[in-house]
Amino acid sequence: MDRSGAQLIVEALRREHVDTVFGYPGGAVIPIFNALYDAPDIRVILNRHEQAAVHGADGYARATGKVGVVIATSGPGATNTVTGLATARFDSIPIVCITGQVARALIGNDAFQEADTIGITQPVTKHNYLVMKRESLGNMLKQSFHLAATGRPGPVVIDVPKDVQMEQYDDEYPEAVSIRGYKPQSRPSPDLIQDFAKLFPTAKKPLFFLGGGMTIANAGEVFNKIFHQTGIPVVTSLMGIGVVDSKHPLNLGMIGMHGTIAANLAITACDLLVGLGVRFDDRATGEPSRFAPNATIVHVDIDPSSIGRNIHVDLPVVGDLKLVLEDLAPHLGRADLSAWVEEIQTFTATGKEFSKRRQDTGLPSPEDMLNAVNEIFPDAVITTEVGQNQMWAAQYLQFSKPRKWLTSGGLGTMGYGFPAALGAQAGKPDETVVVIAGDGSFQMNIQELATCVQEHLPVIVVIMNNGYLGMVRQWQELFFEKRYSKTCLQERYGCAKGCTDPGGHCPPYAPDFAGIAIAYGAQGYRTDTLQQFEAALLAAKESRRPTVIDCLIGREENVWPIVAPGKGNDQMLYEGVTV
Ligand SMILES: Cc1ncc(C[n+]2csc(CCOP(=O)(O)OP(=O)(O)O)c2C)c(N)n1
Ligand SMILES: [Mg+2]
Repeated sequence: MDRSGAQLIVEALRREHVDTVFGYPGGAVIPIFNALYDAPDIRVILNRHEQAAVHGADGYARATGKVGVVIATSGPGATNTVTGLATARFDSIPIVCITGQVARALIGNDAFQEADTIGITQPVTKHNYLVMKRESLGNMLKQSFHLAATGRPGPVVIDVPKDVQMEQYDDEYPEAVSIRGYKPQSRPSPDLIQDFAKLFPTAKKPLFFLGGGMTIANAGEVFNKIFHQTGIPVVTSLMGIGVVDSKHPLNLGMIGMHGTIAANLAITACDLLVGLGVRFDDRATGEPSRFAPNATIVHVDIDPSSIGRNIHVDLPVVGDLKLVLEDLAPHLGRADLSAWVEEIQTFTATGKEFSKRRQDTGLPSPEDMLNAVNEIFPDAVITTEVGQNQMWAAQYLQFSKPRKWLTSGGLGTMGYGFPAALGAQAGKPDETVVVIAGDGSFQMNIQELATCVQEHLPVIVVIMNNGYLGMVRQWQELFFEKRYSKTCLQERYGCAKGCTDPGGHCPPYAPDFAGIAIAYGAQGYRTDTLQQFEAALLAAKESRRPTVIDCLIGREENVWPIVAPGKGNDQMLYEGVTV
C-alpha cells in the first residue's frame, strides 16, 4: 500500500508507542501535522516556542522513562531546538526530534527557511539523519528511536525534506534494527565483577556516589537492595537525587560546589569510592587533586568515553548499571562499618551546626518554602529552573523515588524547568508537578503559560523571587567585590550605578507575575509571608489548575555552603565562614 512519508512518520510514532508529541508547525512540516490530524490516538501539544517543545519532550522522557518526541519546522524552527537538544544531550535524555527541511532540490540554495540542521545540531545530538530518499525513511526513523533510547541515551534529529514527507511509496515500518558498529556494551565479564567485589571487604570507609545514570538505567531498585544489604553510605550528584530516599540517615545528599557539608566531608575521607552513572563533573568534584584523595575509585558507566575523563579511575567498569549491580549484589555482604558510620555522624552534626548560622531576612527563607512544598506535595514531580533556586531545591527538597526530580544538570539551562514540567505533567497526568523557579529563569519560557492553560496541564510554578539573577549576583558578591553588573532585575534606566543596597527605595518589579498568570488564564498569587505562601500552595492543590505563586525572598540570600572555584570539596565556606 502506497503511503506518504508523513503517513509513515505517524505509523512510526504508533509502532514506537508514542502517545504524546510536542511541537510547532511551519511550512516545511505541514504534511506531518496534516497526517497527525487523522491520528486521534496521538496527543499533539502545541508549545509556544520550539525550545520549550524540546524541553517538554525532555520532561516527558525523564518523568516516564519513554522517548520524548518533538516536531519542528525547517530554518528558525530547527535552530530554536538547539538549546533543548543540548540540554538533553548533556543529561543523556532520549528524544527523537523530527525537523522539516526544504525540498531536496532546494537544499544548498539558500532557500526560504533553509538551515543546515544536520551541521548545526551535530554537536548537540547523539546522532542525526538527513533523509534524502523516501525509501530510507522507515529505517532511519527506526534507527532514531533505537539510538535515542539505548546505550547512553540522547537526542537524535531526523531531518526530513518536505518532498520526502509527501512522496508516496509502498513500505512498512521495519520490525528490526541493526546499526553497523553500534553495540553498546551491557554486561562486563565475570572476572571484572570479581575484581570489583574484592575491593569491598578491605575498605574501611566505602562510599557510593550516585549519578543521573542510575535513574536512566532504572537501577534504583537493585541499588537499594545493595544499600540496605551493605549499609554503605551514599552521596549523589545533582542528577543522582531521588534514587535513595532523602530521609535515610546514610544518604548524605549532594556533593560539590553547593553540596551538603556531610557529603563533601565524607567524599574527602572515604577510602573506596564507587561512582555509579556519574560524570565526575567539575561542579561535583571541585579541584580534582583534592577530590577523594584517599580513595580507590571505581567508575561504572555505559559510556566508556566518560570514564577517566576528569579524574583518575582505578577500576573502570563499562556496562549497564542495572546489570552490573545485579551481577555484583550476590558477592556483597555486610561488613562492620560502625567506626565509619560514627565518623559520618560527626559530619552530619557539623552540617547541622553550620546551618544554624543562616540569617533571618524577614521574608520566607528558601528552606522554609521548600519544607512547605515537601509537606504539602510529598510525592510531587519537581522540576527546577537554574540558579540559586535550583541549588536550594537540591538541598532542601525530599525525594523517595526516582523520576521525580527533573533538573538541567549538565548544561544548566535557564528556561528548562517550566516547559519540562508541562511535559512531565502530560506524561504523568495523575501526579502533581511543581516547578521551583527563579524570577529570571521563568521569563525565559514564560509564554508556555498559554500551553499550560490550553492543554489543561495544572502545573504549579513557585517563583523564589529575589529580584536578581541571584546565582550570578552571589558570585559577584563573593568573587567580584560586590560589583552587581547587570544582575539586578529591578534596575531601571537611571538607577545609580554600583547600587548594592536593594531595599524599599527600589523601583517596582516588572513583570507582575501573578498578573501575567491571570492574563493567560492561570491562577496567580503574590506572597511575602510563609503563611500566605502555604495558603497559595493549598489553593493550587485544591483547584488542580495551572498556578503561579510569586514568593518574595530576601534579595541577597546566598546558597551555602559554597566551594569556591579552584578549591577542593574540603574547603567549604558557610555564611562566609570556613567549615
Ligand atoms: C540560558 C542561560 N543563560 C544564562 C545563564 C547563566 N545563569 C546561571 S544562574 C543565572 C541566574 C538565574 O536567575 P534566576 O532565575 O532569578 O535564579 P536565582 O539564581 O535568582 O534563584 C544565570 C544568569 C544560564 N544558566 N542559562
Ligand atoms: Mg532570581
